[in-house]
Amino acid sequence: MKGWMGRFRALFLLSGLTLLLSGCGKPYLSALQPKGEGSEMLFNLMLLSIGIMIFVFLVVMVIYIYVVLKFRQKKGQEDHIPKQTEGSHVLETIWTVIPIILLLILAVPTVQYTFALSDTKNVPEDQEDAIWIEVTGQQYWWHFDYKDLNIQTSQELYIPTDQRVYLELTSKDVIHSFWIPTISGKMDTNPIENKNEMWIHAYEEGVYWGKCAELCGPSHSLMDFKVVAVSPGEFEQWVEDMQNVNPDEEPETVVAKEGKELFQQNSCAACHAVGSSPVAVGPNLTSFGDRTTVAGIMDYNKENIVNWLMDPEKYKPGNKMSNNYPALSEEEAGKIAEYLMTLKPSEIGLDDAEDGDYIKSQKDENNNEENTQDQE
Ligand code: HEC
Ligand SMILES: [Cu+2]
Repeated sequence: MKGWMGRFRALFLLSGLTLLLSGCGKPYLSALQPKGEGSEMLFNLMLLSIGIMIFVFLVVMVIYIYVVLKFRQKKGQEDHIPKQTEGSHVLETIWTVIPIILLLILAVPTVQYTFALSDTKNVPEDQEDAIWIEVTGQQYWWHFDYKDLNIQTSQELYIPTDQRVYLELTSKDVIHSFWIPTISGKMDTNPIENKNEMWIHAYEEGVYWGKCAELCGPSHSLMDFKVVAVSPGEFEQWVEDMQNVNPDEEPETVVAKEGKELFQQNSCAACHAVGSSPVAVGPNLTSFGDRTTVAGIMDYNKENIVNWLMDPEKYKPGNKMSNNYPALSEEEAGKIAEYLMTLKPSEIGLDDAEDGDYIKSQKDENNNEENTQDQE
């Protein structure tokens, strides 16, 4: 009875695991589906090392099976001991030299890539005025300062797809680690005068997920950001839009106007800049209406903005906004949300993006739903 179940147990286990693993790897968050120059280099390294492992495994298995078959005890030869070979110089030399060669094959590209990935000195010739962005990590969000362009954003990093973009990484509090698995490797952001540098290069348009990869406090796992990779033309348009923002522009609707006043009355502006500003206590909200998420983690819609404003602690424990501003009623939070959603300097979308575009389209769906509700 035990028979066939027992015999196939390994097979069941294996197919179960395969099924489980096939669920891994979202295209916007997987180092195994590279969409950038850096992540492609790292992926090739993975393939190389797995290839070497499989090669070693196969060779060892073939020799093992051969030896087991050839030297097994045969009938009538119970006392026979085959020729012993310990201390063979030839064999020992061979199995010392082969691993050394394998390690060299692995080490040479690894060391080469490690230096290449953080090489910000040798900017490619056709990229003389490369884009430099100062990235600041802090509990639990990211700030991006395009120094030469005089543009500041938070939570979402816009980059063009045709070039390497150079990053200068720091932290305002503890050590974080900047990681966009689909685009590149990770790099620590250190506090104090200790800047790290790296470059990123996305090949395809899309919205990619970035993560903090260094345990930094209770909301570490919620310290997400998005990379919006757009075509060079769209990027230019985005830069122009962002540079022409007028932060003092009055919102159109009455509700949004009231929201703006509430924003100013409730000390929001003490921590949040609208318009160009140096890195502040809270995210820069100049382009908040263009975000794909609220606080880096929630779907972008009015309900979630209100939820966040009423109780940020619930969504990101230990964040620096909680309890540091006067409590808001739901009505007030709704008005402020209306105002914040009008902060949309740029129309740059990702219509022609493929894999990564899901968030933007989700956002549009949300907005459409709301619009239809408004009309009803
Ligand atoms: C003491 C400083 C501080 C004050 C005051 C403050 N905030 Fe914040 N706010 C933050 C910080 C810090 C974050 C980022 C939290 C995180 O993600 O860890 C944040 C996040 C946000 C976000 C999400 C931003 C994004 O890019 O997704 C919104 C919206 C927001 N705050 C609105 C407000 C409003 C409206 C007020 C006033 C009622 C306000 N904040 C008052 C510090 C503050
Ligand atoms: Cu972190």
